[in-house]
Amino acid sequence: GRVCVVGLGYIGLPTAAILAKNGVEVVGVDVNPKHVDAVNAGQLPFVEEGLGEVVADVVAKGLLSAQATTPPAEVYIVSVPTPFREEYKVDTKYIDAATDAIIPQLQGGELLVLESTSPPGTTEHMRDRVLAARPELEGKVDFSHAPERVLPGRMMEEIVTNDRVIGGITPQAAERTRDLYATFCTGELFLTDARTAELSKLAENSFRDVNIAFANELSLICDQLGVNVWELIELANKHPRVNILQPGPGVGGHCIAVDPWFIVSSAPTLSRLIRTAREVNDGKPTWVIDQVHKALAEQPGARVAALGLAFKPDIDDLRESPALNIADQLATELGEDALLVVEPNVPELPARLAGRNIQLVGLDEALAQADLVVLLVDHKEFKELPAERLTGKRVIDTRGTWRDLA
Ligand code: SAJ
Repeated sequence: GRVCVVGLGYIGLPTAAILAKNGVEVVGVDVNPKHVDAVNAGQLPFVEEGLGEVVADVVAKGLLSAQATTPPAEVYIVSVPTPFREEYKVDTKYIDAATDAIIPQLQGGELLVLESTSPPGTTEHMRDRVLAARPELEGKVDFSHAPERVLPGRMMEEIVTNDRVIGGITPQAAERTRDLYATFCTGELFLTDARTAELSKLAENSFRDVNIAFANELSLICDQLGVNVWELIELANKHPRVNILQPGPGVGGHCIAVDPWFIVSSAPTLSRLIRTAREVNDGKPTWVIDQVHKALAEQPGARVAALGLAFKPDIDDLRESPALNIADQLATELGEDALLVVEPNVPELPARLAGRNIQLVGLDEALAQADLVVLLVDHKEFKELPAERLTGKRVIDTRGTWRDLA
């Protein structure tokens, strides 16, 4: 039968495209007409390596189409955003709206799969919403949670090869979901209940956040104690059971910097470590900015270049990027002299920085003009820079990219 994917974003579109590629008839639904039009034209509304070819192919073959309204289908996969309201309370308004649009189409026998990363209990919430509107469907519709685990930039590979956790409100719901995902996923599919699957996804991203926070905290401690944190971590990691991650200017992206809050908001008094890790990582940009001010106090009038705006290396994604936030704040605080910014992956400054005292320049120009170089993202262009290009400059290296320079 037909599969309807609600939400053609970073997760929904790759999922829709992969299903269609495996011969399933897929209809994508999105409230944003730009996404609908792009997909129907066989194009991408955003950049993702390897996805463009697949979308063009399945749309041309008539296996994938997009529309604004929710059609009848045998399976619904909901992958819409789950943003915060104030105080880090998760807002389920998009999930609720998607569910409300599905409700009138249900006839009994359907499967509803929630893919959006959600607080524990959200799949049950979805079921309750459906049954409140259509009590006669009790026991006749299946509900499950199948959180994604793909790494942006490697989605098309990981969507196929990653193992997945699939949680059903009932065992039958989990089994139906497994059978659908098995059409394209070569990884192992582990079945559990919906609540466990929800918390598993959140625990995975919180694990990474807590571990990055540990590295970031160590970097502050090392700075105060006059120890090179990169050397310290390398040496500590020689222990067979130690594997410390890398410090950086903070944690960005729309997953790791966000998902831990879903756990905190579900169990506020118990989530002390998870909350503190978030605060440590969120505090790191301020520390980097302080380092810049300290350097400027010693060398007044120095020209500053910030290298990198993206939230991690070799991508163009600036969402929730600590590097972008640091550049933004530095530009405000530096006064008249324009901040030089290098970001090889974008053609122009994002709207937020445009029209301010910031200049997007090439790496050569930045190095020619700047006295103080602040490395924010370890893009390959920066890693490959020969050491002598930095001679005579003061360097604040937040990623340890040039740690061997001396
Ligand atoms: N970072 C560090 N130090 C490190 C590793 C990462 O500072 O040692 C920073 C990065 O620079 C970046 C942020 O953390 O700003 C997050 O980057 P990431 O590469 O760790 O993760 P994401 O956000 O691109 O993708 C994560 C992945 N989750 C895990 O690795 C547990 C991915 O598998 C998930 O599917 C994705 O979140 C998601 O959608 O939830």
